[in-house]
Amino acid sequence: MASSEPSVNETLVVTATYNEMESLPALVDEIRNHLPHADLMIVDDDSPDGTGRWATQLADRDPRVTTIVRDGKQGLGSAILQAMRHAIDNSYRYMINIDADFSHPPDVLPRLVTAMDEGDGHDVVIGSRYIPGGGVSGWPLRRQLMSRCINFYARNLLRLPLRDCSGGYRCFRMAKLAELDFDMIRASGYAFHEEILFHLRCAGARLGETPIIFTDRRYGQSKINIREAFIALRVILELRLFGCPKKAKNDVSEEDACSSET
Ligand SMILES: Nc1nc2c(ncn2[C@@H]2O[C@H](COP(=O)(O)OP(=O)(O)O)[C@@H](O)[C@H]2O)c(=O)[nH]1
Ligand SMILES: [Mg+2]
Repeated sequence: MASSEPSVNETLVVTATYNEMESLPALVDEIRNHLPHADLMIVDDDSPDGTGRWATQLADRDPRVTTIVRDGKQGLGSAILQAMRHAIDNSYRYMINIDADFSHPPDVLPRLVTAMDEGDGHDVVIGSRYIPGGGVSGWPLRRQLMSRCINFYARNLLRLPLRDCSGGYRCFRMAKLAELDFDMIRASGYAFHEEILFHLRCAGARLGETPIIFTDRRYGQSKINIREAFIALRVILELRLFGCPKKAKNDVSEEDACSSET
């Protein structure tokens, strides 16, 4: 039985994939189940396990699915950025990013959308592990520590009024994202998650969180590595040192940007 759906024909659900053949078909079913009117986009980096081939065949028979298979592994951030450009070009109201490995619970999809209009409204709602009601299941201590540390570092250096700055499960308001100059994005990998929040804060975006329980992947392997962690430390430090870009179209001062609370 499908969940009640808050918004129709306006939402693009995006998943970046690299070797996710064991998860992706079931994930597509779950997305359909929970947001039956959403369109779907899969950005694959020519996965050796054939994920891209499967996703291309799916797009061939379903006009509401768009698949891009890129030329080799180019990074999670650049895959999401490519999807953002597509969502802007095709006038979507919302874009939701979800990992393909079932770490992000698909039954929260409708909640991410409804949360966009709650209170004074939001430009981003993050499926958050680190607010009351959220959590992490199945991660080894090392991974939990790494996530906590990067969140502490990003939250403080980038002055983000958020508890979960590194989680990838998010709904974006495309009208706000369209104000950003994507050419200024530095990170092509996992640090993209923190960087896009920084640029959105600089543009005066309203940032919100809704709790999720993140569960470690059931199949396949994580693509994150220590190199990605070091790149994230460097990118976040650079963003802090250089500050908000001057050319944010709806530029707000550092002080104004920092006062936006969720
Ligand atoms: N297209 C693409 N997707 C990627 C890349 N790296 C990771 N992903 C996808 O990004 C999502 C998160 O990656 P994952 O390895 O689960 O990271 P973790 O959850 O932090 O361990 C998954 O859907 C991956 O398949 C990449 O270089 N290109
Ligand atoms: Mg994962």
